[in-house]
Amino acid sequence: VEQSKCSAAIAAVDKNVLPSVRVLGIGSGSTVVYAVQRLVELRDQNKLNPDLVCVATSFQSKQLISDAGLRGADLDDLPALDPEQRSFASIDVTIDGADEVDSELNAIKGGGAAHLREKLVANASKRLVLIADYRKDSQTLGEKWSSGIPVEILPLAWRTIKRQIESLLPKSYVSSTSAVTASADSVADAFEFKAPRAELRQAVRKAGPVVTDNGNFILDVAVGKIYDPRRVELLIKMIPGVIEVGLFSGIAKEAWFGNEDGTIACRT
Ligand code: DER
Repeated sequence: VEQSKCSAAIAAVDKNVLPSVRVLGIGSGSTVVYAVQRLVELRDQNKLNPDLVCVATSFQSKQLISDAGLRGADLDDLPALDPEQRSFASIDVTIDGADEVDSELNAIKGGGAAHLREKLVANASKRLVLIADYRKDSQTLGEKWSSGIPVEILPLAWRTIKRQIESLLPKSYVSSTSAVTASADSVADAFEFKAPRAELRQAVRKAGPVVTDNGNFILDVAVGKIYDPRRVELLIKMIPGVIEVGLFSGIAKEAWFGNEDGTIACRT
């Protein structure tokens, strides 16, 4: 698995981090570690833009950047790349891992509890490039990743938010004003289960729940297969107290997978 992560990371960096790239988003997790290692190799070969700055997506990501001797930059200190085109993007490309990627490049992210800042950075990027091992490569989200959709929430109301998420119905739809339950014939099921199950993510080497870099909790929301990622994302996001949903619908432009046989696959 590690070799497949490494191969995907190298291929993605070599294809996307050209000397023209001046602002690079660095994701979080274990796969992106190989991407940073590749950046160091390219820098030592003078193949990177000498003015390259890297934008972190978590404390871990910030540590990776500084340990690699790469220059860091805060997202909010960066100017828009093309202000005359009214584009707010300030990052040329972001390279990040994923928990699962479907055939349309929608992704589940947040296995490392980093998806809030990851989505901020991805959204401010011209291109999001995902890197993953073969275990993450699916047709439909929910096929392989069984831990549920990571949802960052406000700790003070976690039980109430959990209850409301578990009351969502597969045929719920998002209207202009609020998430309502549509009549059976109006929308297809957005997800597989009859109702979601939301579990508060417990820490392993700390008593009690995981607390994110932003001081919030994570609910892992199991819905089975996700037939309409965008609708599921919006349904959950609209619940008061939900801060960010680990569904990246229609954001990624490219995904690189290391295959079990050592080959590499790129989906665009
Ligand atoms: O938290 C995240 O979204 C991470 O990108 C993560 O889920 C991917 O982690 P991995 O590269 O360790 O599989």
